[in-house]
Amino acid sequence: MTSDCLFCRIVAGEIPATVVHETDATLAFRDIAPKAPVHVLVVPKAHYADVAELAKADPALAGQVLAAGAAVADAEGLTQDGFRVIFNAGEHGGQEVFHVHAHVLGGRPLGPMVS
Ligand code: IU
Repeated sequence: MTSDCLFCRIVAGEIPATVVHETDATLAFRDIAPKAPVHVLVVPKAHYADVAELAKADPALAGQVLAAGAAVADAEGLTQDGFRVIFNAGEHGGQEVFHVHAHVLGGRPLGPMVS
């Protein structure tokens, strides 16, 4: 937990969020500015800045984040038509919040990946 991290504060319950899935190690909540009918963020409760740092430090936890994302997609009814899971990383990846999070997006055709 870092007190200046927005997603650590959501995990700690200090900032409200619409939680849709929780495990011992992960939390999933709706994005505040959804880019698709379903847009959920999945975070590890432990603080890692980005997906590279997480995967290097704790690959099992990275797998738990992915498994939680798949569970969210299933619970949100996205499995049949498909969905997208994205990790933005660093400046060129467009990352804005530096607590690693998977975006789970779906509910409409998402088109090709952006450049
Ligand atoms: P990014 O991968 O770091 O660019 O994504 C950050 C996301 O966090 C982005 O989609 C925001 O809409 C979202 N978000 C949020 O859900 N709640 C917040 O209070 C803030 C950002 I600030």
